[in-house]
Order: sequence, then C-alpha cells, then structure tokens
Amino acid sequence: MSCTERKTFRHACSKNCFSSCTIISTVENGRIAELQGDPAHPYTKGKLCSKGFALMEMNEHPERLKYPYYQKVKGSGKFTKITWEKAYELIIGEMVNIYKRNKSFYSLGFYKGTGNLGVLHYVTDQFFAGLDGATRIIDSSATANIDRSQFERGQGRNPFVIKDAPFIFIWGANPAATNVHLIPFLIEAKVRGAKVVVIDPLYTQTAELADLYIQIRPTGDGDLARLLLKGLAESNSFFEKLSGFLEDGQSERFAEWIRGIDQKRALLSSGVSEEALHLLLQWLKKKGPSVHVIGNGVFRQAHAEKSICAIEALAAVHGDFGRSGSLVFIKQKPAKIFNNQISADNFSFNGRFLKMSDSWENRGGSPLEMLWISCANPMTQSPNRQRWEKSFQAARFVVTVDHFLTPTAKMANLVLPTTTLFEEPDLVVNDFHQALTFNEKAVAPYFESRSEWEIVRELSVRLEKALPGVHRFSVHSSEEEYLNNQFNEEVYKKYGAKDLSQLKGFPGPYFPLENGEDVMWKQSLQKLINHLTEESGENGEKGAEQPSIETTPPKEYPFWLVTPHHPYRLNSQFHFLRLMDEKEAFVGIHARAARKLGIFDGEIIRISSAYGSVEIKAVYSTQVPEDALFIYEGWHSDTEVEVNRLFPPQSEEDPHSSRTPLHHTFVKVEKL
Ligand SMILES: Nc1nc2c(c(=O)[nH]1)N[C@H]1C(S)=C(S)[C@@H](COP(=O)(O)OP(=O)(O)OC[C@H]3O[C@@H](n4cnc5c(=O)[nH]c(N)nc54)[C@H](O)[C@@H]3O)O[C@H]1N2
Ligand SMILES: Nc1nc2c(c(=O)[nH]1)N[C@H]1C(S)=C(S)[C@@H](COP(=O)(O)OP(=O)(O)OC[C@H]3O[C@@H](n4cnc5c(=O)[nH]c(N)nc54)[C@H](O)[C@@H]3O)O[C@H]1N2
Ligand SMILES: [Mo]
Repeated sequence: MSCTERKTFRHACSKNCFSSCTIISTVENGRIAELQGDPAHPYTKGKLCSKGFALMEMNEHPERLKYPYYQKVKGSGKFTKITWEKAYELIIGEMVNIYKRNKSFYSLGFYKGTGNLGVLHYVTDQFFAGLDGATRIIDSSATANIDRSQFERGQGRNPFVIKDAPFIFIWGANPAATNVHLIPFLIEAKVRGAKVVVIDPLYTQTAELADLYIQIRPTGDGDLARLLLKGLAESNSFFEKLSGFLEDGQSERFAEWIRGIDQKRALLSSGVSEEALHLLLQWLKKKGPSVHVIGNGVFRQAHAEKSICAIEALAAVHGDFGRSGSLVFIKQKPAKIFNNQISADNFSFNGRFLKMSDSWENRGGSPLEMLWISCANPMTQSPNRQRWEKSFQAARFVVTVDHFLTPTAKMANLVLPTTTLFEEPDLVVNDFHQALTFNEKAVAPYFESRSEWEIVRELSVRLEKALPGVHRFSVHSSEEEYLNNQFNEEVYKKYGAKDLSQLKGFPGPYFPLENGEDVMWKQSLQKLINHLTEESGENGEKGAEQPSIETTPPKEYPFWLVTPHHPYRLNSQFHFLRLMDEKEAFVGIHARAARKLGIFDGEIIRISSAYGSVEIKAVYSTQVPEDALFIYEGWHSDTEVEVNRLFPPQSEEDPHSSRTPLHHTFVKVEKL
C-alpha cells in the first residue's frame, strides 16, 4: 500500500494587492493538493480572494510555460523550444556584442513590472542596475508615482482603524473588488453606526454597500472636497482645532483660501446635488474622526495632486490630522528598504533611467538594442502601448520572463519560464497594512521553470567569464542565502527582524514598530496648507484650486471611458479565471445611450479615441451614467481587445500627464 506524504507550508501572496494574504498549502507527493487562507493573519483572517484560491489552478495550468522558447522574428509565433544552456548562450552573446560595440550597456534596457512584488524579484533590478551603463525603463503603468514627498505624512497605514471610524469616504476606489479584506472592517463600522460614502462615476460593488452613493462627474472629486470644506469651515471653529499645528499666519491664509472657493461652479462640475451636499455636511458636523480611502479613480486623474490636496484639506478642517482613528489612505509604491531594493534604484555603474513618457526616438541617444522584461505585460497594461510596440520592433533582441505566453511574451524573441511563489522562498512587504512575511518554498519548479534569482546567477557567472568586471552582482549559494543578505539596519529598525530565521516558522506577520507620528502630522499639515495657499499651479491658478479641465466630453468624442480593475483578475493576471457570466471582453454602456445610437445589447461595436480603436461587445449597464462607458483593464485573452490602445501616449512635455489619466479618455461609439 502506498503511503501519501502530506506536508503543509506557509506562503505570502506576492501579487500587487492590498492584502498580501498568508496562505497555507497542503502538499501531497510533491504537488499542491489544497490551499486555504491563514486564520493567523490579522488583516486577511483566513479568507482568500477568488484569485488566491485560483493560484493552485494557475500553478499547474495547461497554458503555463514549461520550457524556454525562442523565435527569430518577433510576433511570428514560430517559437522553438530550446534548452536553458542555449538560452543563456543567446543572451550572453547579445550582451557581449552590445558591450564590445559600445563599451557600455547603455543600449540594454530592462523593465520590471508589478507582476510579483516579492523582495527576491528585485534580484533582476539589482543585476541590471549593477551592469555598466545599463538603462532602466520607467513606465507609469505601474503603481502610481505621485510625488508624495511634499506631504509625506506620518499617519500609520493602519487599516484596522476603519472599523471604529464614524465616517468613511471612499473616493474612486472599489475595495469590494480590489481590496476584499477591507470589506469586513467596513461592515463592522456600519454595524456600529458609521456612514459610508462612496464617490464614483460607476455604480460599483462597493457602492452597493454605501449609505450614500455619489455618482460624481469624472474628475469632480476635488470640487466635492472643496464644497465640503467650505461648508464645514463656515460653521466650525476649525481654527481652534488646528491652532496647535499651524505656523503663524497659516490659519488666516487657509481661511481666505477656503472663502475663495466658488460653490456654484464646484456643484456644476462635480455634478453633486445640493441635497447630497447638505446630507454629507450634516454627517460631517457630528463629532468623530473620518477615514478617506483614495483609489485609482482619483490618483489617476490628470490633476490628481490637486484633488488629493483638497481631500486632505477636508480632513484637516474636520480635525482629523493627528487624531487617532483617522486615516487618509492612498496606494503608493511600497517602501523599498531591503538592500537589493535600494541598489536597484541606485545604479552602481553610471546607468540611466528612461521614462516611457520620454519620446526616446527623438532624443538622439542610442536606441535600445536589447530589452529585458520581467513581471510585466506592457502590451496590455501600459498606456504607452504603441511606444512599447515600436521599441520591441526596434530592438534586436527582447527577453521576457513570465509564467504565461502573454501578449508581451508573444512579441519577444526569448521567453523564459519562471517559478511561482510556491516554488521559491521570498519575503513580502505589503504597502497597505505593511506587514513583512516570509514565503516558504513548497514544491519543485514546474517543468523547467527557474527562479529569477537562478537566472540572474547563471547569467552573472557566464558574463563574468566573457567580460570580466562589467557587472557588480554577488553570487550567493541559494535563494535563502541571497534573501538573508538583503536585511539591514533599516529593516531592523522598522520590523525588528535581522534575518530569515526570525520570520520562519511563522511567528505571525511582522508589523512595523512605531514611529514619531505626531511630529510628522504637524509637518505634513503645515506643508499642505502652504501648498494650498502659496504655490501657483501649472496654469497660474493658485495652489489646489480646481484647474481648468474639460469636464464635458467634446462633441466628436462624447463618452468618458473608465477602465477599472476586474474583480476576478489582477491586472493582466488570472486571464483564465471565469467566475462570472462573462465569456469575453465587453464595454458597459447605458441602455438609453445605446438605444439612441441603435445599438443592441450584445452587439459588437467600435470604440475609438483620437489615438486608436477597439471592437468589442456592447453590454447594457445600469452602472454607468449616460455619457460614460467602462471596459475592464487587463488581458482579455479570449478576444485580445487591447483597451490601452485608446490612450494617448504620455508626454513629458505635457504638464498634466505626469501619469496617464487612465480613466479620463474621451471616446466615440460606432456601429460596425
Ligand atoms: N480584483 C482585483 N484586485 C486588485 C487589482 C485587480 O486588478 N483586480 N489590482 C490591484 C492594483 S495594482 C491596484 S492599483 C488596486 C486598484 O484599486 P482601486 O483603485 O480600488 O481600483 P480601480 O478599479 O482602478 O478603481 C477605480 C475606481 O475609480 C472610479 N473612477 C474613475 N474615474 C473617477 C473619478 O474621476 N472620480 C472618482 N471618484 N472615481 C473615478 C472607477 O469607476 C473605479 O470604480 O487594486 C489592486 N487589487
Ligand atoms: N487601462 C488601464 N491600464 C492599467 C490600469 C488601469 O486601471 N487601466 N492599471 C494600471 C496599474 S494600477 C497597474 S499596477 C499595472 C499592472 O500591470 P503590470 O505591471 O504589467 O502587472 P500584471 O499585469 O499584474 O503582471 C504582469 C506580468 O507579470 C507576470 N508575473 C506574475 N508573477 C510573476 C513572477 O513571479 N515572475 C515573473 N517574471 N513574472 C510574473 C504575469 O504573468 C503577467 O504577465 O497596469 C496598469 N494599467
Ligand atoms: Mo496598480
């Protein structure tokens, strides 16, 4: 009789998500037999999302890459299976050629997306940052990069406070789809009598939970915040509350700024009714701290900083700065504190950063001859999609490291299969609740998949032989030894952890030790008010006044296009997961708007912007206002509809496009 060997392991999900769940896997005879949420995690409490459970299916999905593949002509689809040895040989051959010709790796560009945020995966960034002269590509498709340094605030990112908050504002975020573990906290708050306000042009899954839903006009958030703070300031003695925090003269300047807010214009441009405004003010005037959750809907706006400042000013007037139980939450890039994360951002060898928003074709410098893409799917995710396509075509050699043959991988010359979180150890730092967790390796790599650390190690050994001294990567004997070497004083200060041994065996996720919050609050409030009242905006408007932005779609493109994140996918990942009656990509359109154009439910239509067009199935939707459409972002593997073709390429010259206003593209609809 054969005896089944069963063992359990603990994992930390390394996807770009608010939760970073700990997951317990049961492994039987070397294969994952079961996954469950880990009840010991204080934020996720044993509950996994649909994608968490689907990780098991993903791990042995028939479409998962098993071997390295090579195609001479990009996009030809004529891939041949090759050995790893051959793959390394091709890569080193290209690198040596580049270096010998240019005496630098300037024309080698690497791009790392957000497919896996584990510390181990920074090995790729570190390797390329340590290559003489290499180019690092920055693309705003990744986590928003609003420059928060000005107002960097001391509030701990403690989502647990939400359950006790009497007022919860959700601005342009859809946690019921994108942050499901927040929902029990919201419900707990509601049971205690909290008012939940959801502000979104789309009637989302989160809006269904709201006490008040405001169907805001896209980009109207700053104006709603200004309306509220004007209303509060009129009747509240807010200066007294703030006085301990402000510098001389600041409260007078702030009061004057608030008096200058044009109520009539703000009502019009936000589309908020006076009745809703009145109700909100009534709630806010009661005591108690408020929580503001700010999502992509706001920070992907053309004037995100201004909207966010207005929301923060509202929190200030409400007396929430420095008050326990309050929170202004904005998703940001995770703090990079491990050694390899730090060195990834600091070229050790005169390398350069290149923004996808720079039109490099016109910049004289040498074009990129080789591209290395890891954890990224720019062909479906980047607003600069067209530019990526051109860059791929222009490069002689493109390498993609992934689990699947994605639209990006299809455009590469070499596709390398890599390990998943079950097949490699890792460290995961979450950027919402901030826990640090160890991920255990549970099973052997799928077929010939190799970890990014192993790929980099093999390359650096071979490169050292071919071109001694051109890279600065230190070779370790194993992934764990490599991870152990990434700890430092800063990690110790933040988490009290010195090495992996402390995190193994699961003492629980490590949460940050405490910080000097009060001082930070004070400083950030002062900076905020200075910014509001002193600085001039891009068009000469003052501080965070509403900039002149078109809130009515132009005649030739009469619809707003909103591209939210899918509840059962993660950006371009989990393309195989079908949990809804949704067989293919679709565009949500209001029935009245559709009928006016003679479009029936289910008809294939064309959506065009000034930049591109897609053909897609129309679905009547009650979620959208009449002048807006929505299409989920991601990889629509069944139809290959590429929504991001509709966005304007970013331009560094355009002051409004420091990041692409992903939800604010105007489009038209045509029958085919
Ligand atoms: N299931 C799932 N979870 C995810 C992800 C996923 O793809 N799927 N992705 C993860 C990642 S990388 C991220 S960044 C987060 C994103 O998390 P969220 O920010 O919650 O996700 P989005 O869908 O981008 O939410 C944007 C919302 O803003 C609305 N919106 C658009 N324009 C405006 C506007 O002008 N004002 C307001 N108030 N709202 C507007 C949209 O209708 C949409 O409902 O989610 C993470 N979690
Ligand atoms: N229209 C529109 N576009 C958007 C957005 C939007 O709201 N609307 N949202 C934007 C946002 S917020 C984000 S964060 C980006 C996300 O876009 P990307 O940064 O491209 O991230 P993902 O699509 O999640 O994953 C990219 C690839 O990583 C691969 N991957 C997963 N795990 C691993 C691993 O362990 N190793 C390696 N090598 N690869 C792995 C996946 O298979 C996938 O092909 O998209 C942006 N694009
Ligand atoms: Mo994101």
